[in-house]
Amino acid sequence: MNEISLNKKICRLCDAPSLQSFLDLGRMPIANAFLTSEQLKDTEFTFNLEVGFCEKCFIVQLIDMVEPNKLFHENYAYFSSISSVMDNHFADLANEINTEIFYDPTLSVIEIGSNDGILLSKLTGYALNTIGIEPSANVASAARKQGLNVISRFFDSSLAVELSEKYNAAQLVVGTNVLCHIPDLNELAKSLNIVLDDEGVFIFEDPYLLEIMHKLAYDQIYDEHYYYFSVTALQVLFARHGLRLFKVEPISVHGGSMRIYGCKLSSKRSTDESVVRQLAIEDEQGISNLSSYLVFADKVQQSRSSLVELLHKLKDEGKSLVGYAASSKGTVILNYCGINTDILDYVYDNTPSKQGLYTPGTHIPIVSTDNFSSDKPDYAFILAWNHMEEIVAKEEEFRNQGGKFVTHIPEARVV
Ligand code: DWN
Ligand code: SAH
Repeated sequence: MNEISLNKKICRLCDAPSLQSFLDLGRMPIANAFLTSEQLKDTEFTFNLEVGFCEKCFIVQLIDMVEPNKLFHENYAYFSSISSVMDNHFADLANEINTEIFYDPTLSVIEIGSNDGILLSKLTGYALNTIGIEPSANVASAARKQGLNVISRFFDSSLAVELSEKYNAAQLVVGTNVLCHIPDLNELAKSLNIVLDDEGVFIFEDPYLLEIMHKLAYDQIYDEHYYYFSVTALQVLFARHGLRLFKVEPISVHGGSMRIYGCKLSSKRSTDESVVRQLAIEDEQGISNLSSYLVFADKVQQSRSSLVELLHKLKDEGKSLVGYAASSKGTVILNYCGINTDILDYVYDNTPSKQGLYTPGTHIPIVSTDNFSSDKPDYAFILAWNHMEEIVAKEEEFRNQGGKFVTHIPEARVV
């Protein structure tokens, strides 16, 4: 069984019968299940992409979920090092960790979801005994080729016990864009308690729910993202396990994320005013009210209509249209909006292993960004709007020769 359908009213984190569905994006293939030409004739696995809000513990979660081992495996499509902006971002994070978090060189450092080593490689420069945990074997192997210490398993309580037996306690557990990928966050919190030193810190960065709602970024919703976090909901979750958020920091990457810093309840670290401030902002924005999510869902449908209208208008004018970036988010946009080869000729992408494959569900050929400007498409729809600045800067030639980009965030428009 790959698709686990919950009792639709029961919250996966607090077990209360308080889960309210607010948005149904329909049947969806796995976001990163890019297809070979031979696979195009096969029936693709799909699941129902529906999101709910728990009125008791305030967490936003997928209602049906696909098992993690169907998503994270030996052929995982996403390599974090595809973006130079992200590389700089992780260099800054590693530097901050070194100056503000580390306190004992003999204690270990654990990165959950270390992928191809983009952050781990920077942390090892500062700390001994730095361990990456990465279940997707192909990206883990890319990290090991750089000499990094990576365990290719899911981070769970049994691995936490093994780590605590083999290594000194952790002064830091860090995970970027991975917390929302872990279905059982109660077990995750228990595992943090197992590996962390009494004064140890955990840091997580994930897409931020308020940004998703403000930007109408419904494309952040897909199989790998089981949860969409507010500080309000995370605080409730961690408090249940004797853990405390002591600082939060909004960051710009991936279209607007939140970095959270936490520790054990008993830690000497004081709680920064940023936590109280963010909780007040969330309260003011109605993060605890179902009505806010219903408004968001309505706007998502309007967003789809205006994007489809814009792309059809350009097509009817005889323009050539392509997609730029075969991202996970792209799979959601293309399937939800019914955009296929009738509209987009190709999707350009800089990840070598995605080139030559086809987009899940919509079967658009993925080709190398090397030929993007020389192919001279009229319009390129950006399917990784979070990397817009980086993409626009590197594709100057395309714009110089009259090409135009299209985005749907926060509304469908030519840029
Ligand atoms: O949370 C997740 C984030 C961190 O990464 C994962 N669940 C999966 C993945 O999401 P995504 O696929 O939506 O990631 P990105 O980083 O928004 O998409 C990157 C895609 O864009 C890659 O396929 C590479 C491509 N790209 C490109 O072709 N040229 C990216 C850049 C920056 C470029 O210049
Ligand atoms: N940290 C990287 C990668 C994010 S993609 C970045 O910010 O760019 C999410 C990664 O988490 C994938 O590489 C996936 O294989 C990994 N992952 C998913 N579930 C995990 C788990 N339970 N434990 C550790 N890693 C996990």
